[in-house]
Amino acid sequence: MKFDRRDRRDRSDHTALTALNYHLLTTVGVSPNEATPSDLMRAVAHESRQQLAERWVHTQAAERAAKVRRVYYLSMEFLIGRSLGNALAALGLRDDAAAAVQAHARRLEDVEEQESDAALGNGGLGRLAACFLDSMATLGLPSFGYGIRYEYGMFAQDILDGRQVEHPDPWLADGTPWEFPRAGIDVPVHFGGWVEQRGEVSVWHPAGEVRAKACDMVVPGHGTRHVGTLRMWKPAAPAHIDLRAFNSGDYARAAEVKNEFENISWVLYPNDSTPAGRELRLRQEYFFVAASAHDIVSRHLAEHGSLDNLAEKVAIHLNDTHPAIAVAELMRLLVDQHAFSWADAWTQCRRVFSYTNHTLMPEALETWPVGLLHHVLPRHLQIILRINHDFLVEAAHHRPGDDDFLRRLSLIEEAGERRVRMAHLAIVGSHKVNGVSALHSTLLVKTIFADFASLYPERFTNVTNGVTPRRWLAQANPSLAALIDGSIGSGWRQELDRLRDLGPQSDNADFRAAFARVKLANKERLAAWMARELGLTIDPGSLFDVQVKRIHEYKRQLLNLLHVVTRYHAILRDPRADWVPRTVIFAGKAASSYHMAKQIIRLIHDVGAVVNSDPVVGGRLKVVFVPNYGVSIAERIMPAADLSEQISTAGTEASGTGNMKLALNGALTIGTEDGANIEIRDQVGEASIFLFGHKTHEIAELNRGGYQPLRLYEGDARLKAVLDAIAGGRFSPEEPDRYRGVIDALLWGGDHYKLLADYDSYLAAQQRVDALFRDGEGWVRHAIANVAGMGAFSSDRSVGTYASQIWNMQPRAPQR
Ligand code: 26Q
Repeated sequence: MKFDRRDRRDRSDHTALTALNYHLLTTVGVSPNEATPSDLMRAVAHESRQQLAERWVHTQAAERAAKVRRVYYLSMEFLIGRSLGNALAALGLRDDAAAAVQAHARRLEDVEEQESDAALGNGGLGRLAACFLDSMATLGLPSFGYGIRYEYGMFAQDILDGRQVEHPDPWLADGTPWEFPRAGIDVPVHFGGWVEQRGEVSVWHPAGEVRAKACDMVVPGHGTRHVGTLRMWKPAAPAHIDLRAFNSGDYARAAEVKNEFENISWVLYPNDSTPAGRELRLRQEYFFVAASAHDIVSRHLAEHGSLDNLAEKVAIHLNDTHPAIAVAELMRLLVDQHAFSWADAWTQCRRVFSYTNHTLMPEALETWPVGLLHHVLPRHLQIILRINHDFLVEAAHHRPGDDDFLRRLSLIEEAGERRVRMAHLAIVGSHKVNGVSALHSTLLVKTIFADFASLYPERFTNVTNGVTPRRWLAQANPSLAALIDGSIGSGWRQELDRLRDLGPQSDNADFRAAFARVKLANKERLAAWMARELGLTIDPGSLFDVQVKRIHEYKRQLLNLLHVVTRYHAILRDPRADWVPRTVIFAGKAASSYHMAKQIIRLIHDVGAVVNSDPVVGGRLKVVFVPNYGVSIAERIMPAADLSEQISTAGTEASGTGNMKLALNGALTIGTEDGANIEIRDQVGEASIFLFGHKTHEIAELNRGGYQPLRLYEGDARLKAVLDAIAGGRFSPEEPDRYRGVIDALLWGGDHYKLLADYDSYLAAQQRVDALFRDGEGWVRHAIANVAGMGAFSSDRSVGTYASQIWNMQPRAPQR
């Protein structure tokens, strides 16, 4: 395929190189023979952009003409990462682009490195939204993602003296070639004020207005010309703001006024252990919800002329409760602005919305003080109270006289400061509610949403998460992709189930050898990058033991460290034994206010400093921390991993998606029976995964039966030695008490996440890991079994399930 510019007929040849030079000259504005890698990145991006724009225009026109049903995916986060490699793959331009860049004496990989990540998300939830966009486009589902165009994304992480330091992420500083500002799409969003009651009619008199301007990113489908849209809103001060300050020369005051409006999209809120509950966050949520709802309704009216058939043509999906205020906003639009009766509006609403929950932890469920809602969105509060009233009347019929039942169901938490429970609003306003793995969905209806499930059992369902094989296998791991292509063809990119056909290859010695060579090459590539970028030396022959994810107590990076220190002690005791060399790789960010998570990062560094330099260890155990984990670093790490650490306390990790990316790239999982690990086990087979630890119900029993971590500490000499070493300053001699608090939380603070309860079985599982790795051939067999078993974890399967079970849409069959 060529860079195809039908509209530039004046050029004699239509090669990729001419297109590249054309963009260098006219779009980037540099002389082709002076182009830097960054210039080249922009030029290649702009050529891709033009071709995608053409496809986008066709897609939109066709969908408009066919008056299709669409799904709108509302998410505060889209963790996109880089776009160039994905665009080139979707357009089938990779080889041409590589050749063109080669003519400038550059490698395409180095050019791609110039792009900064669009890190508009915290972690799993945001990356899931990005994978879903990719799948919606690839399946040809008429769809829009809606979000916020943050000026600053996820903070960049630096490590200074072993400690995390946060820096702002000015990802837009040099502009991005990927956005299309839509000058004409400019929606007013209102805040504050008061509500006037005119009989039955409520009139909102807002105190403030901000305009929402649309900025689109195109979402290329793979193996199709379909292109989806990610529409992100940025705020602008309304044109009619008080300009007297400008006229009187008081520019500082004028800037302040402007800022007051435009700060809404300033920065992505961090996923703290407990939600921040700050007014600006609420404004962010409403800002993008109001703009999106307005856009959806306008498009519907333009195509259908009436809102009576809204639910026939529109599905709106809520990615967690962050956009749940949309339920009240759509009611407001229908009732206050389009003269719907309350009952008719409510019928439409419940058919339109669906909601995904991503966490069971009660402290992470979003609530807003009633007083704050009254202040920021008085009409919405009124609507929520009416929804609640009607709902509780209905619920009371189910269990007459059970006031406690109603108290638990209420959208308003009455204890202490009254608060609106956003999950309750989302459940009541939706026709479907889903969890993100089989276990998680089961637990939802058994625990936090049990009362709702007793009222509406048919409303609750499961859609297990997935990841896009285009980014997480084809793009991140081209060598493995090529090996798979050679064995089963290239169809797995659109139909990941075909990986099953790799299964028999684990009996093929040649294939095993080729597979092992690919893994080794990927490990060498990661090692070379670490040497170059981080000044770290690691041995590609060692077992790469990888835990990469946000740092959180429930994910138990600390349990991993307890194993590391145990192993260190064991090596010191018996240095001559035949130790399987290991490189334990950590990466992940801690929320800036999460002290314990930051301590864990520091402890990883302190342990690494001691272990890595101990001559007795002799390099057979290394601990490395890769700073600034994000999408692009994940793309480097996943292909090089041997072992995937998925060791959360059973019942705490809703699904996990890193577990899927790692297994898809041929890593074996060591993990608890938590989240999607269970389904991974079912697919790859018991023999190809190292499961350990207490199961969910056993953890619950420990919580009931007086769990005693001190007993475990006293009863296990290895564990005692490890905890004593850390608490006693063995790894922080210049400040012996540095980790006293970390260890006290285990021994005296109740060990909330039951690390000590799982310590023994974790160590046993690690020994099984060593034994299999030593066997070499056996390991490779199971690694192949992992890849072969991962077909079910494509986000195409997830999105296909949402489409048919929740959104009432028919995704196109995969194109062969
Ligand atoms: C809420 C209120 C105020 C500020 C921030 C937040 C906030 C932001 C992000 C709360 C939570 C998040 C992110 C949650 C998340 O990433 N959850 C993960 O979702 C993945 C996709 O479903 C799962 O695989 C993970 O198990 C789950 O932890």
